[in-house]
Amino acid sequence: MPRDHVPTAASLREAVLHHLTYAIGKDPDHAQTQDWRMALSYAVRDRIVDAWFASTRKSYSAGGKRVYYLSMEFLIGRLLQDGLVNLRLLDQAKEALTSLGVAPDAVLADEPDAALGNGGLGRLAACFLESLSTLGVPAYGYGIRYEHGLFQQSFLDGRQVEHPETWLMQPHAWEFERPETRYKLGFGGEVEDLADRAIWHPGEAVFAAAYDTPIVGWQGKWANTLRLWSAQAANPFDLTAFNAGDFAGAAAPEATARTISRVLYPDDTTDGGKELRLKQEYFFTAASLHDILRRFDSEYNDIRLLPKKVAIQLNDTHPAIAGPELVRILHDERGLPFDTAMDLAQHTLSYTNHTLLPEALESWPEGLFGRLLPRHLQLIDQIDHAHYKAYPVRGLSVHDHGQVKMGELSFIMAHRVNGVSALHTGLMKQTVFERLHDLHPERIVNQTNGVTPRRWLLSCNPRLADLITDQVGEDWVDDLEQLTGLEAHLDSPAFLNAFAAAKRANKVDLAAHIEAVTGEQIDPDAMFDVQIKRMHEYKRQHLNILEAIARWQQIKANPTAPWTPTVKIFAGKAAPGYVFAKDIIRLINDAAAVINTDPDTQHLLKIVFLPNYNVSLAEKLIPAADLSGQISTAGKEASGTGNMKFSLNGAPTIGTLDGANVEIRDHVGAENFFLFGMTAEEVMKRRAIPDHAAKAIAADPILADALKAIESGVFSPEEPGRYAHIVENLRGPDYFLVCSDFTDYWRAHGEAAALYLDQPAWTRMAALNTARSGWFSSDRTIKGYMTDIWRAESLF
Ligand code: F58
Repeated sequence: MPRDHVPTAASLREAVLHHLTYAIGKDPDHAQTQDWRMALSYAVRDRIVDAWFASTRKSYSAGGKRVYYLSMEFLIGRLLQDGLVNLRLLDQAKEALTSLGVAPDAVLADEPDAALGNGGLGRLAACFLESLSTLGVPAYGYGIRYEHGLFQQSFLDGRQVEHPETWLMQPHAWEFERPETRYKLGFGGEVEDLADRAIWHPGEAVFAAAYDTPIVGWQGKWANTLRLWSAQAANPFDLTAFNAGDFAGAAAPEATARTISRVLYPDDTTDGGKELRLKQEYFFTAASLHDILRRFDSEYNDIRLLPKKVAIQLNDTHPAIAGPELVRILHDERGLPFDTAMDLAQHTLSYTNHTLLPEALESWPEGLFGRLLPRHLQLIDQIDHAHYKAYPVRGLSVHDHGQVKMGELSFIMAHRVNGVSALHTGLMKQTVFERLHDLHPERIVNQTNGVTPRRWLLSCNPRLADLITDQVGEDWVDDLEQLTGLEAHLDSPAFLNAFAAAKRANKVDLAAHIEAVTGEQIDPDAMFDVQIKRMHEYKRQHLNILEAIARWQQIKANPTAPWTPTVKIFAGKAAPGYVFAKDIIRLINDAAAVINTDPDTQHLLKIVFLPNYNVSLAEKLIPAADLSGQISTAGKEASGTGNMKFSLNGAPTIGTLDGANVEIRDHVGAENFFLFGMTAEEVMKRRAIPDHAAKAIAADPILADALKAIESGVFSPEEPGRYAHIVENLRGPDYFLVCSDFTDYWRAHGEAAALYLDQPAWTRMAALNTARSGWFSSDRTIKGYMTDIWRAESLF
């Protein structure tokens, strides 16, 4: 392909035809959508590779620090449009395809989502990689190349059904296999004690094989590497078994090893699952450390330089084994004194916490841990001992009461520990890490999450992006605070009309999509109230559906009141083992079936649950939302990042003072945010009142009626008791205080709905949300990590 610097549609067309012929082996007359998609991907990839090589060369010649982001999850979604947008080739590509008689949107939509993550934690990792490249910071993401990403979701009679995800069965152009980069990793076996150290002789081995995906930043100025590990058998094929006719047995070593990188875990509720999960964690962490040290050794011959040249970020506790593994390599294998090994590891590692939920804080039974990683268990005891010697406080052990606690391990082995919003970081200091924080008051820092504006505005919302560029120029794309420039236009009716028109066009597109997927017709002029995220009790999708049910009842009771036509839109997956969350999905679908067909109300209220929530669906929903539902029980949502995407795209929040909602409200202004609910402090006090739910229900007949409708089988006439347990839970413990927050949610929702009827005022509020969301760029977050945690620099 010609190496022109500003490719035209014509040169891109030529490149596409070249790849279609010589890489795909098809002539244009017979090419299918997938063939065009691959041909275009190769044409784009060529250009990304040029940037990638240049970045790698510059990183080596600069000799600076590299950042390594270790994460079990990278929820990257599609990469073709992302690459085109960042290289500023989207228009040319569309023109080129159109000139070839090919529909560009179908080509872009043909790419399978790389769903290598569950939710926010994985998507954050993907945003961070893009920002690191945009900022010109030498960095690698390290993770697992799952054969099956997060399951695909469909509904059968309203119930969630899970299907295996098979992204790798369709071709894609983004990864480069690196057969020369393989590491042998062990599990189990024996530990041989020497006088001052030990040697681990694993009983089982697998190979980790590298696959690299370049991640290009804005304007193609820099590209970093996402290196994902795939598991391969150390002895792939048992010929003796095969020759004896045992064909299944012959393939067993390969199958067992490959299991490690076969599936992304949505949860770890089974014992078998637990062991595999720990294996996955060690597998990718150890492979990544080997790789990091190999690169380090190729440039430096003094291991004491490690913290100066290498920053390793642990994304949650999933890679926490990096602490003992690094100590093992430095001490057992390289012969450094234990204390030196500890010190080097601590100064190299840092850890991000993403949750305070006790059930989500990882811990492993010592039996399992010692069986898989016997030397690491010994080293953890040594780490505990060293920490106790320095800080003789009881009860802070990593290895305690038969459990290995990964949060404590990560904290002790890191020089910095960060939370992901101001509120969450504060709560970390008061709760999970209270005592460790007392001992190490400088260690916990806050880095409020952010999102990449390239994907979450420029690419997903071109109508709004163009309008913004018309008003403030295009520098906002990598300097998002420039959005404040929009405030100067807020008194211009022309600007507000254009803002409203962009939103409406996005809503029309979404309505068409919803009709195509679900058959449901919705009115694009209704208020789109959107809650999209993993299904979890703390996120309170059940509070949202209760409000919808109550609204339906109230509309029926007062049909002439000035109701705002509203569409409640949900999307989200429940972990397959999380029965309560799955029941909430079913309740929402059952309620939708009744309410959407009620002739008295269907012009005023509809409920839509879109199946199979993923990054690509989020890219459709967020630009079309009017109202962003961020309604978790205060103190439970560490940050949220969807909340930022909505606000950036001009959807005000209805939300609690939780996670980054607090900071969003501070930035956009309290008057542009529909606040409701108890604070984290009030939640704790309220929960202590034994009959808090009963009191809340007794005080609010609207809530009481909604609960009664569910309980009496209005939405499940063929099985009236179907949701009895949900209502019982709400009347009974109601740990997440749905009932106690309902009345205020109802009020706030009513206020939002009333304001929506005043369209100019609404649009102004929406535009203010966009104008004041610049701080939520992941570029800002990464700069914070660079100065406060990594001490890394941009090579621009
Ligand atoms: C999320 N965690 C937090 N975990 O819930 C969210 O508040 C925050 O904004 C985000 O991280 C980024 O900091 C999250 O997504 C998971 O997906 C778990 C991973 C391990 C298995 C269970 C789900």
